Amino acid sequence: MQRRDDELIDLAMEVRAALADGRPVVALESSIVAQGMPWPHNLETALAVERIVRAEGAVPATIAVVDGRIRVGLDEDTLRRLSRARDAHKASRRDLAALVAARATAGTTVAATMWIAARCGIAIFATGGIGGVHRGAEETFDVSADLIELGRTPVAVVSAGAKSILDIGKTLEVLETQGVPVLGYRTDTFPAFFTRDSGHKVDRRFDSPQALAEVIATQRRLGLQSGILIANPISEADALAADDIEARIAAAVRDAEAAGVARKDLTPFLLARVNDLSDGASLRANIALVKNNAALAAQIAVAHAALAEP
Ligand code: PSU
Ligand code: MN
Repeated sequence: MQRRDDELIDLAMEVRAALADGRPVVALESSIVAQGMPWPHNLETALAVERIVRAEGAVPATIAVVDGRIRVGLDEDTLRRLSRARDAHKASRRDLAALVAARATAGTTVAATMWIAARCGIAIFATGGIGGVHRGAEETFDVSADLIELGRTPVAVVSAGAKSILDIGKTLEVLETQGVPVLGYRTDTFPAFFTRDSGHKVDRRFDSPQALAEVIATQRRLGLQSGILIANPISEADALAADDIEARIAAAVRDAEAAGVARKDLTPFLLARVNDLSDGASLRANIALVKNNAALAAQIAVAHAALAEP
């Protein structure tokens, strides 16, 4: 049995009611709001994503740490505050206890959001891109906690693959080691966030939200306590030219090295630098793919809720 809430986790009424009734809920992360996108696009996107989830018939549950409370389902004022807070922290799994104890405010990464979602009984989660193995990880050991969380927490994460700020081949190797199925939605290849094809294969392709919901239900019936990564490529219309974005990413990685940025600061630094170097095109693509992922996650959640077994 998952504990649905306790004295440290605040479930919004709407989310609590939906979970109690077995209605579809989609978890959403907030590091993308606090660190991943600039104001005001972060707020506009967060609100648009919630509307999309609702339009597909599911309840959105954006997750964050607010004044030391773990919140599941945020009201607009709180999202607004988080999107403008210059002092908001970035919370991965390991940061949660310290930030809660210090009464701090933080956006939650994929890892932290998954853990909180599972704790509340939410099975499906939409994000933009997951963290992964950084380029040069053979030297730095920089492997995102997102990959380890996917290995041990039973939540299905819909993403547009991984940005090529990462080493995608190594990222897929770690996911394999961690026992995480990597499933393509209407694709045989793992997407690279801004582009539709990283050159690497997914484990298996599924062409409908219902089929993906069945995999999630089966994984749960088997008692496999690991996550699932669902790769949903950016639409052709929104995808960027591979050469263009690759040059910018390479420049951003060089800048990070030169500035000696490491550990939890590296991903936010690279995201901001790629945005600066690409005159808003990467941000537009980012917004489009997050919305696309929210819609698919909601469709899967609706199909999952309709299955007889949880
Ligand atoms: N990649 C993106 N956008 C993001 C992130 C990653 O394209 O917003 C955020 C997510 O919250 C992800 C986190 O979980 O960065 C990973 O951080 P790290 O690499 O430090 O584990
Ligand atoms: Mn890292």
